[in-house]
Amino acid sequence: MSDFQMADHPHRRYNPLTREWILVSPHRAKRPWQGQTEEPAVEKQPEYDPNCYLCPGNERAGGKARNPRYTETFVFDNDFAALLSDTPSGNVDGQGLLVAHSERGICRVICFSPRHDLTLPRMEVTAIQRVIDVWAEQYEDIGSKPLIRYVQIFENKGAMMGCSNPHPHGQIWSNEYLPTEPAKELTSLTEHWQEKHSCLLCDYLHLEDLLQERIVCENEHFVVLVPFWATWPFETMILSRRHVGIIPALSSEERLSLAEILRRLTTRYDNLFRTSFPYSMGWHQSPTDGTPHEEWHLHAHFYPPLLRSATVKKFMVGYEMLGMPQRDITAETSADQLRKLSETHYLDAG
Ligand code: H2U
Ligand code: ZN
Repeated sequence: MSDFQMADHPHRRYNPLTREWILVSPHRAKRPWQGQTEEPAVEKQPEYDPNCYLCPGNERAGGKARNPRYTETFVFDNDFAALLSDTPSGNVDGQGLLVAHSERGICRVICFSPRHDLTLPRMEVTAIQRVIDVWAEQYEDIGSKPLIRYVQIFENKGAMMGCSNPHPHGQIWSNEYLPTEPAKELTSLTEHWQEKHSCLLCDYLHLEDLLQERIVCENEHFVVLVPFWATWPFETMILSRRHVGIIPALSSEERLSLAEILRRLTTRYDNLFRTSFPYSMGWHQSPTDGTPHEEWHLHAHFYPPLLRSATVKKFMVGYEMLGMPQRDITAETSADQLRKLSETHYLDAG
């Protein structure tokens, strides 16, 4: 009989979505939880910043455009887009070693609110629902263009994540070819669908429901969990309970549930280290390549960099760059910590 315990012994865990492994070294995290609670950084923003290129009525960087006096959300074409829709097509192939393809696409920016000082956890649920409606509209609008085979909606939050502006906003990058991460997921979801006649993420969610070890919070339509194979210390996934592939397929009741769970998750995140929690998050929706994609299951990934406090982040360096990703604290312990947190924001709790 094996004495192996995931809570105690070094092991590798398999990510069935990407088919990659991560190293877990729980014996290194045995020191008791230090729960360093620094005084929240004074990062109070004004409701309106005359120098912000995303605030209503302001001029954007470069001076080529001015924002309307929007009152809810506002979407515009990225002034410094990474992909352009009129790039000439062409290929380079130097003996299979110097390979390049031209790539066309559309990039947009979404302002979540006219208020410069808000973030998702500080917004009203109905205002977050409006953001979800915009995500749905944008996925449909951009995804319906024959040029576009994949629409990536995401948010970079916090200077630590390279976000240039605290004004609450997200981005959309969409392009002709499936990017690397969704391409890995497509392969796994498709093979599982064909071999098991079921959805990989529905099956996974069923297991997590039974085990109750990694679920952080949930409501009728959505579950937030720390995935078994998480690499970032407080990485989470939002999974829809219903097998749907895209945000536009969500009913208005489900969108309200999603707004609620987004607010609850991001509040827990802020409360963890009593700071406006940085992260990169994004939606994996089915490709827009004209095929049905029954195998696809709508989900969001949250990748936060923080490890131990508002300032101590995890570095993916050294062995992670050269070998494989590694973590000390287990996914179960992280889920436990996130689960124990209040859903009242620390700034409201006094
Ligand atoms: P970050 O929040 O991740 O820094 O992204 C902001 C995006 O906004 C970035 O892609 C765009 C940048 O190109 N942007 C504009 O389109 N117009 C501006 O006036 C400034 C920033
Ligand atoms: Zn602003």
